[in-house]
Amino acid sequence: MVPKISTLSGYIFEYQKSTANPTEFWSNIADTFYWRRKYDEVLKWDFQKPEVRWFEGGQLNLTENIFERQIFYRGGQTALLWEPNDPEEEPRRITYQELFEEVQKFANVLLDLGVKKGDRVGIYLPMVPELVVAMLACARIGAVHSVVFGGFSAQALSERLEDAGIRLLITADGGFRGTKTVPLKAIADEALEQAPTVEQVIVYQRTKEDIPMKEGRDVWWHDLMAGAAASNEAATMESEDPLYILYTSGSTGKPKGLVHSTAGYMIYSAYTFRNVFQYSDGDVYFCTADIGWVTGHSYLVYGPLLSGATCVMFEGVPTWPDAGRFWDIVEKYRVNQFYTAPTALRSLMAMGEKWLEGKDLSSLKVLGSVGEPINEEAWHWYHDHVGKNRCPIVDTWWQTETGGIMISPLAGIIPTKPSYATMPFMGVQPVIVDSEGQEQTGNSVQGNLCISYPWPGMARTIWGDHERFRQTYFSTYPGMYFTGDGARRDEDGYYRIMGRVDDVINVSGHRLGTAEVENAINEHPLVNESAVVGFPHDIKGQGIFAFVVCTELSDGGEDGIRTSIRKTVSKIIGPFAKPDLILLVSGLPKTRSGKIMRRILRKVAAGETEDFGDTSTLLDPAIVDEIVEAATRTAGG
Ligand code: 7RM
Repeated sequence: MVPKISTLSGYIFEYQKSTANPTEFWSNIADTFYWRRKYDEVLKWDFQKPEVRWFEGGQLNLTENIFERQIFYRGGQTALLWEPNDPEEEPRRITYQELFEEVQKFANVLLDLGVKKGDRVGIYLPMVPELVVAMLACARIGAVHSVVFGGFSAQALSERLEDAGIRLLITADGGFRGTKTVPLKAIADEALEQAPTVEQVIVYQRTKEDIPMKEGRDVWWHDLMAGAAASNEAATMESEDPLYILYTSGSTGKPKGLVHSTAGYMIYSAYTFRNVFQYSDGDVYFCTADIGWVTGHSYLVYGPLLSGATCVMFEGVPTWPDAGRFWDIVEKYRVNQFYTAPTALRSLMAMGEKWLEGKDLSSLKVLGSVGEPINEEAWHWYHDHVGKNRCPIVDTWWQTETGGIMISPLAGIIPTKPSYATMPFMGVQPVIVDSEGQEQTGNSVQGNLCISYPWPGMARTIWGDHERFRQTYFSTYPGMYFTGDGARRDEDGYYRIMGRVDDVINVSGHRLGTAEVENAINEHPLVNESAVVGFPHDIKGQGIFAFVVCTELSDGGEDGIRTSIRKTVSKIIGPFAKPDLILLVSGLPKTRSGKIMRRILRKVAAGETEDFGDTSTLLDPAIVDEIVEAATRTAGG
């Protein structure tokens, strides 16, 4: 088991060691895992290329570290406590032994279907244990999984399947979310019309709706599992073999498939999990994130299972049947560590404290937050009403690209401050730079957040586009990884993440590129051009504000066109990307070179009506007055 730091002086000491001698530090952590062949070299790196290789020469299988390594003493322990969407439905309790059996069987299913080491497997499933089984079965045989969030539309799904060169897709008839069912198979069928690389589809039966099965392509999960052999010998993987691809949004329209490695990711997810949450044997841990996002990958599947944790996996939504659902689950399973997103907290906060009344939350020891900055009000609400002033909050800052938590308190060890991610994790070397790339040393400084040294969990490339990887993360500040976030280091050396400094927005904890939303809007036949910015939103953190120039109005007038633009976005990306506000304008504020001045639009979206700074480089400065006028007139549009 990875070591656990348990005191503040221990943290200071270990952190010091991890930066003074990273290779010795990480090799000590790596040695707590099971290797089929020990690595020859701990780290080889060059951020110019960029190239990062951890534990080269090592051979292992990640699932062997979850199962074989732990099974003798954990076989009977619960791995997953699955809570269905509908509280009336039977929950499922799955032990490590049972999970191991399912993973081996499904690994054999994949092998029988001809899936080979290095093949990419697409996964588009609801939050059911079979999603975990599918991921681990891929890892077992050395296939690279790419999970696509169930909220993405057919078009978004097909784009990802195509990009990753997926031949086999695992999906379900549908999924339950609150009062809704998501027709996953129907969406997948539509996606596959445009993704000809996919030859086989495995369908898990969840909603039992009547769905068409395509002869020769679609097979039922349960039919395949019924005939699968029970035992499977894990494939031998190299340390740097890819474990998975996960798509995330950037500042251009095309999503990026971040590639994570096997050994480095394994070690980093497990070590951060154990230390940040201070997980102890026997604890019950509950992460509310969907596995379609990186938080679900690292802190519902890999980190916890590698640490032998008992995890609650929840299929549903926080507000159904009522806004007390999370707290019912905490009480029912006696949850000790609870990890969620600020947007969920803010929506529950808005519904009042009555949903917490009478719920026994006394089992809670640690509360976690992830995905976006947590505002002070939400922090205090979480601390007072959920944690009853006795649970430390770990505000964990990290990204899809980082693979695991980078800046965060260690629960109960590093003193917290509301809205601060606090201190860097072991091995993480944060640097704050100004716009010229000048490092801001000392305390009480603010600027762009970079990381100057590799850590084992970092993504190694963008699938199929290493040059884009270099450009996006390693070219702005040469020699460093640029996060895209702004940060402040305060007088005590504590880090506060200020939010994105690029064209990425964070809507209800869903990361979106403004260009991605613009591209979708521009697909609408009546749209000429558009510009999308984020604006402060009480519940979602950021809302989506779209400025749209139309060629003509449809019959339904302005309201009609707004509705149909939302539909278009929903179809192209997914319902979660629908703009909150759409302002129809006759033009956008552009410079003579044709660049949209987003800083003006951001101000308008935030409700400002004056002080737009220097607008002299605008082609048509009068457009600003018109936009402001339209915004004031339609406020709320
Ligand atoms: C884990 C995850 C990454 C972006 C990141 C930030 C924002 C995440 C925090 C945060 C402030 C936090 N991956 N972000 N955590 N901002 N405080 N604790 O969310 O790839 O989907 O998003 O999310 O802007 O760059 S992600």
